[in-house]
Amino acid sequence: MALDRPSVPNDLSAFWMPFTANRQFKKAPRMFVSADGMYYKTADGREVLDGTSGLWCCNAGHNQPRIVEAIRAQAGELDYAPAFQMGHPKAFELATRLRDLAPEPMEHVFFTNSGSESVETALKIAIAYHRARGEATRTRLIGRERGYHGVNFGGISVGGIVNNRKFFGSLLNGVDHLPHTHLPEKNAFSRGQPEYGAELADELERIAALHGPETIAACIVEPMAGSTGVLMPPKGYLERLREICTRHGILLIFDEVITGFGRLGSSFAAEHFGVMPDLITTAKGLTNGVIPMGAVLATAQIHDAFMQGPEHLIELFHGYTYSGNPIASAAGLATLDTYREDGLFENAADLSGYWEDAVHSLRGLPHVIDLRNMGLIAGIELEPIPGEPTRRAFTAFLEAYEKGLLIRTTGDIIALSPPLIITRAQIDKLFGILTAVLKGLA
Ligand code: PXG
Repeated sequence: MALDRPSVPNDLSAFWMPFTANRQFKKAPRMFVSADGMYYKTADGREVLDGTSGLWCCNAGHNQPRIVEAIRAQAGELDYAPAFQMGHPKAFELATRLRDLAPEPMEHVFFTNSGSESVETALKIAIAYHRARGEATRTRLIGRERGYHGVNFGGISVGGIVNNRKFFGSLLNGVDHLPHTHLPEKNAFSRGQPEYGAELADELERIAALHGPETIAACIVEPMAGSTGVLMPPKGYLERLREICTRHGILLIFDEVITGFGRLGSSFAAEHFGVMPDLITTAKGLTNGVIPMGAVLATAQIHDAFMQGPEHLIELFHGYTYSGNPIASAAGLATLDTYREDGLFENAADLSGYWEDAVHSLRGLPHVIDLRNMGLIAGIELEPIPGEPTRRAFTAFLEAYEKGLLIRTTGDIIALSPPLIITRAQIDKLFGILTAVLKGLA
C-alpha cells in the first residue's frame, strides 16, 4: 500500500459487527475510509457509487458542507445539555421545523436516537394513551409479517422477520400479525403500487373480531416495507387499514424510518399516499444518518391526552439521555435546510420516472423474477439458487462492490435507495454496473 493511502487496522477480532457475516468479512474486509457526495472511497483508494444512501439514511449525500459545519459549530458551543427537566434552543427549533414539515395532524415531536427507539417509543405512547383516556384494556399490538421495526423487544415482537425473532425467546405477549402484501404471482413487475392485495387489510378486521377490538392499542406497519425486500402497498390497502383502525379505535402507526425525508419524493409516505396515521416513527434521514437521532411524530389528540393532572408531575415516564441531543439537533436543522434549499425531495420526485424506467430495463436479465420501484427505491428479486438461499444476491453484492457500486441485499432481493442528490448520468452508471453484475451471475 502506498504511504499516502489511509491505513486499515490489522486486528479485526474485537469488533463484533452488527448484522454481518463476521467470519466472511474478516477474511476479506471491505473498508470505507472517506465519502463525498455520491461516492465512498475504499481503503485501497477505489471509488464506490453509493446505491443505498449508506443504510437508507444519507439522503443528502455525503460530506454535506452545511451539515458538517453545523456539527462543528455546535460541538464548540453547547456539546451536551441534560435532556430531562432542562432544555436547549435547537431541540425546540428542530421539533417545530419537523412539525411544519410533517403532514397536518402531526403536532408534537418526541426525540429518540434511532429507528428502533422510535418504534419502542411509539408503541409505549399508544398503550399509555389509551390508559390515560380510561381505556386500559387496549394493550395488544398488531404488526405484519415481513415487517421491520428495528431490533429492540417491542420492535421484533411486532416485526415479522423470522430470523430477527426466533433466537430471542418469547418476545412481548399480546401481539398479532397481519399477512404481508407480497403477491409476486399476481403483481410481479408492477410499476409503483401493485393492483392486487387491498383486501389483505381486511385481516385486521378478523384479528379485531378474534381478540375484541377493545383490547387492541395500535397497528404498526411500514407504508412501504423496505428491509424485507421493498414491498409496495397494494392500491387501496393503506386506505382500508386506516378505515378499519378508525372504526375500532385502534391507533395506526406508520413506521417511516425509511420512507421519511423524501425517499418517495414527498416529505413522508403518509403525504405521498394521502393516508394519515396517528403516529409516525422516523430516524435515518432526519440527520442524514450523520449523527444518531430519531423522532416520533404525534397528533395533538394523542399528546393532549397526557397533559392532565398537576402541572409539576411528569406526564410521560419515558425518554433517553440523548433525546434531542444538541449536536444531533444541529445536524437535523442543517439537514432540513439542505433538503429545502437544494430541493432534494423535488429532485427525487422529478427523477422517479427516469428511475422507474432504469429499474425495469433489468427485465429479462438472468435470474430476475420481479422488479419493484417507487420514488428513488427499487427492489430486484432474484431466483434463489436451489438449496442455497441468499447466496446469489450476496454474490451480486460482492461483485457490485468490486465493480464500484454499493447495493444492499436481503434474502435474494437487491434493494437500491441512492442519495436524493443523484443525477440521471449517475442513475445510468448505477444500472450499467448492475446490469454487468447480473449478466455475470451463475
Ligand atoms: N423501522 C424501519 C422501518 C427500519 O427500516 C428501523 C425501524 C430501525 O432503525 P435503527 O435506526 O434502529 O436501525 C429500520 C431500520 C436494510 C436496513 O438494509 C434497514 C434498516 C437498518 C439497517 C439496514 O434493509 N432499517
